Order: sequence, then C-alpha cells, then structure tokens
Amino acid sequence: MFLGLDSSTQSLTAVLIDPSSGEITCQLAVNFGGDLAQYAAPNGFIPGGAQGEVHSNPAMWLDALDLLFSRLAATTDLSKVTMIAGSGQQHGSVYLDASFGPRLASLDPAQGLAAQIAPAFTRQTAPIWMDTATGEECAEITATLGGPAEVCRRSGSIAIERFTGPQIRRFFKADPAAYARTGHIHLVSSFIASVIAGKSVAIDYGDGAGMNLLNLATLGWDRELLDATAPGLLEKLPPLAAATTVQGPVSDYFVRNFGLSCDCRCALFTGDNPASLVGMGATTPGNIVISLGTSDTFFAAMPEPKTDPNGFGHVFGNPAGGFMSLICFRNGSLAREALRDQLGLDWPAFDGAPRATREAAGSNLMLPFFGPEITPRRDFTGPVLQGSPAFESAAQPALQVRALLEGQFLNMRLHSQWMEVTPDRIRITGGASKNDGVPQIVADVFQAPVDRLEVSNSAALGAALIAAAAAGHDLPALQQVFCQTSPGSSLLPDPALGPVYQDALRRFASLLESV
Ligand code: XUL
Repeated sequence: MFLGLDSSTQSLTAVLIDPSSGEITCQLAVNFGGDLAQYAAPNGFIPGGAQGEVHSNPAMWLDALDLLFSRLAATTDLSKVTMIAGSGQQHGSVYLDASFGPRLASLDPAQGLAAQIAPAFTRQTAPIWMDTATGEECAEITATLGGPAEVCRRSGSIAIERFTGPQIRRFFKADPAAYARTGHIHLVSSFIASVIAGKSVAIDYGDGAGMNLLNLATLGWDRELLDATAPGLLEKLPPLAAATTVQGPVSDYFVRNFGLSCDCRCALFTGDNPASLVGMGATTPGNIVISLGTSDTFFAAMPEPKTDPNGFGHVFGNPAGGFMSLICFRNGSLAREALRDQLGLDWPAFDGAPRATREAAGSNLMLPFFGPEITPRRDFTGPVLQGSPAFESAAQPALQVRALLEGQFLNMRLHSQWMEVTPDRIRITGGASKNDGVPQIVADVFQAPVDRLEVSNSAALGAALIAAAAAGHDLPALQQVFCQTSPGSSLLPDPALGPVYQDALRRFASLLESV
C-alpha cells in the first residue's frame, strides 16, 4: 500500500491506496482548528497578523503528524505501507538551526515530535501563502535583478509577496541574528518530508518553483536570485530533486510508534497544487483543473514553461515531468463564505441560487473581492456591484450569489487567457464543487463540460500516486484506475449562454479597469 499525506492550510489529510485492488483503503484527516484547538488557529493560521502577515505555528503541524499517525494506526495495519509521499500548502517556510539533522536522527519514540524538534526553530512561526507583508522585499529583489520580466524569465513568476524568497528576505532584514543562526530553510512540504524520513531532505521541483529562487531553465538554485534575496542563502537551502526521488527508509520514530515497517521508504513531498495535478489525472497537457478551496486555483500541465506577461500566473514543476501553469485567486471560499454569511444563507440555499436565477445570467456584475486579491493584485476592501436595483440592494439575495460566482469565474477566464488554452473539458475539485450549482456556472462561463472525480482529496491522492510511482508503478496506468470521473457527475454548458458570457467578460474587464 502507498500513503499520501497533504499538509494544507486547515488540515493534515492521509489517503492510503492499494494498487493491486485499485482501492482507496483509508482516508483520514486532522483538522488544525478543531483537533488542535490549543494552538488558537481556528483556520490553521494565527489570526490578527499585522501589515498583511499571515503565519502558522510549525509545532502545530508536528502535533498533527503524531495525531494523524496514531489515528491511522488505530484503523489500519501500517506495516503494509511500502512508500510514503506527500504535499504541502505551497510557499510557506520553516526556519531551523543546525541541530535539526541530529534531532531528526535521534528522535525518542517516547516523546512527541513537537517537543523534540521545536527547539531547533530559529523563527517560531512560519509565514504561509496568505501572507502579503513583503511588498518592499519584492520591490528590492525586482530592482536588483533589473525588473519583473527578468525575475519571471528566471523563476517563472515575478516577485510575489507570498513566495518564499521575499519571505526569507523579510526575515533576514527583521532579525539578521536569527537568520544567521538558521542552518536549514524548508518549505512546508520538505519540512514534513524531513521529519518522516528522519533527515533533512531535498525540495522537489514542483514546490521549489514557488519560491522565486529556482531557475526553470537549469532546475537549480538561481545564483542571482539567491544573492538578491539574502546573504549565504545557498548553504541554508536543501538540494533540489524530482518528487519521485526515493529518500531512504522512514524514520525509526514512525516504525516504533505506529507500526510502519522498517522497509517502508519515503519519496519527496511536493506542493499541494502539483500533487493535485497528479491526483486529478491531469498531468498530460489538454486538461484544465479548477480547484475550489480556501483559495481557488486554475492549473494545467505545460510541456514547455510559458510565463504570464501580466505577472499573475506562475510556472511550477509537474511531478510527472515538465511543467504546470497555475493561477491562484485569494478570494475563493473566503469570498463565498463571506457572502453566504452576509446574506444569512446556508449552503443549500447558496447552491440552489444559480438554478433559480437562470434568466439573469450575465446581467449583473460583481467584482467578487471581499479582501485583498492576488489575481489581480489589489487591496480590495469589499465587492464592487453593477446591475439592477434589486441586485445592488440585495433585495433578491440569489442574484448576488449568481453574480459572485459568475464574477469569480469570469475573473478566472480573464486572467487565464495568457495560457492560450481553450479547454475541451474542465476537471473540478474542492468543497464548493460537490453540488451542481457552482460547477454549472463554471461550465456556462467557460462553455466547456465540467467533470468531477470520485475522490475529493486530490492532493493527498496525488501524493499517494507519487509514492506508488516512486516505487516503480506506472503513473498513467494508476491514474486510469484512481482518477475516474464519478458516474453522472458531468455538467454540460448551455450553448445559448456562450455569447452572453462573452459580452459579460468584456463588461467585467472594463469594470475591473475602472475601479
Ligand atoms: C498557490 C497558493 C495556494 C496554496 C494553498 O500559489 O498559494 O494554492 O498552495 O495551499
């Protein structure tokens, strides 16, 4: 059996697969807010950060690992697991001193992970992808390199606030002594992978490309970008490698505590989006994936790296080889939940609203941003409405729900034009895709059929598939088995709405331009 883990913003999830039977044998999660309430991070991050700071406590991720494995061991015979791989929320970083390696090598099974590893932290909190506090550092890195186009040419993205390089620079400037004491800087993915492997392991190309530090052409650390970020950075960064690279046996801590076999090995961990590309069966070009999570993402495999001239899109490594494009929208569930609460609706009402308002398709516009957005990068403080009085006054809440969803997907269509792909089909995943209302709007706005897969934990499933591929299984064959669309789950576009949304797209773009 193969185990995939996904350490996301709000939870740590495990998916266990058995390729011989083609079955997912176990799916389990630890929810940070609910299960580890002592960390006072109801949504997985420390609330109330100043100046756009959003950090998490990495000790919480370690406690979550102990809890997840104890729950897994209580339900499953873990001695049958032969390889573990995983994924993590992208861009977040963990800072550790030189004792990290020796600590991992001598973990005492009788004590928890957090108590033994946390003393190595040189920065007590980990900045995560929601952090927007590094505007100044992005500008400095960009100026040193000679402009945004050069940073993008090298790393696949212009300097981006949440990316790891600007975050490292901010730490170096704020606390140079703690930076100097730092021996290892890990991503969330490579940090968790290191704990499981019992040694400091490499960063994979998929997640490494989300740092503004990796050179896409060489797949190595980019000397100029490193120098522009912070002094002596090369010595603090792990090496880079493909996600399917086997790291060696799992740490004895997990063998002794949770019954894993000492022959169980670990592959590298990657970013949640690259893992999701695998878990959605979309690692070959031609498939578009929309993932509706805390943030919404829009991504696709790419044979050659192609960059967004407007600077919103990114290029990451594809764990199956080659590259992937990704665009991230911060106002995903954050905005859907905000409107639901504002209107006093529940999810069923929210989901039924699109069906009830079919005749109003494309007529009212909403710029669906309830807080700062990253695509487009602007400090919105609330949505912008343009339409009928009944819509603007919220006299008919269902019209606002329709306009919010249309606005989210028109914004996606607008900002994905640089990818120059007209999707034949779209694969959709994430909480908001379960009922039909939201996916139907996606189908209509993009004028493409939308498919849903049987498994909802696409990142953890992708990680389990990467583990199996690292052990020698054929990835496309595994994807045929594990990434099937659920029967009757496809939604077809209404062709009559093609011209309606073509026109709405034009009006949406000019409203966005005008505010
Ligand atoms: C991608 C991004 C988010 C996180 C969420 O660039 O920032 O999708 O990976 O976990």
